[in-house]
Amino acid sequence: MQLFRYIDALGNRSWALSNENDILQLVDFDFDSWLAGSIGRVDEAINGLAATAVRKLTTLPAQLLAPIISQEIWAAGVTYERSREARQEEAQDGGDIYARVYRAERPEIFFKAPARYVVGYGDSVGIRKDATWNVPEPELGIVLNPALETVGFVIGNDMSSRDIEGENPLYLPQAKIYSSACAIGPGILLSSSADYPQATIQLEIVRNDVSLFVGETHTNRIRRPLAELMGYLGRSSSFPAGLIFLSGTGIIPPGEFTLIEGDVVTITIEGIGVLTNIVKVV
Ligand code: DO4
Ligand code: MG
Repeated sequence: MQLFRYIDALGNRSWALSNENDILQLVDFDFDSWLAGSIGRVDEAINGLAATAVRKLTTLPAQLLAPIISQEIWAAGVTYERSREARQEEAQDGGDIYARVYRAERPEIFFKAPARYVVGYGDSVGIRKDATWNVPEPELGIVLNPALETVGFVIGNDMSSRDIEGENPLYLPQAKIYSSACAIGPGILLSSSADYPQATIQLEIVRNDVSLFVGETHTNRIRRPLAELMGYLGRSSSFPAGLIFLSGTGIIPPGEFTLIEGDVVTITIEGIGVLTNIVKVV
């Protein structure tokens, strides 16, 4: 079952639940309250969603929104060998910190975006106007309730300015956190699994109808178990609205590649969906 957020023909924001047979519009659905109410009973909360449906939709509405309300986006870094390697290449000082964090007991975890910086399927994702080297980072997102229990999985794009981070790692917040720096969508695959789904992740970048880059990885290449990341995420922190947690990237385009305005970025995660966004300068 997947949960989508959308704008209907009258401009109203609504939620829909899709399963193999039906697409159901949910009535008066409050995602924040539902997440809070799922603590200790995630399967029951998921199975109870269909009971709040008002009517069947013939198709999923075209205008999808990111399936979040007030959730923050947090992320892990350097969880794949490929990410460690690419960051050491971009770092102006050799990037020993990336080699060390890849091996270290404590993972890299960082704040990625407030909800207002997040775009959904079909919307424009941002590259900074003061950056010269920008890439998408396709990542498996885990949707968590305030008790850090998994309620589902979603596709995420952790947009990144490699020149800014490469100049000095202390610039990471500027390389990562800015308007439209994160895409989440199209919908949430509802699941209470405490492990990553075993799935391929693919990235394609198209410019002027020409495919410029295609890459693929698999969630089995994530170096750290989800429980380990959750153990660190929850230390001395609280997430009253729940959150989306991005598990790191394992696909990075070659060094000479940078996104430009108008590029189309498509991320596919097996069993979860396809997230497409057009790039704009912000
Ligand atoms: O260390 C910087 C960020 C790493 C990251 O975003 C990733 O590995 O996905
Ligand atoms: Mg990332």
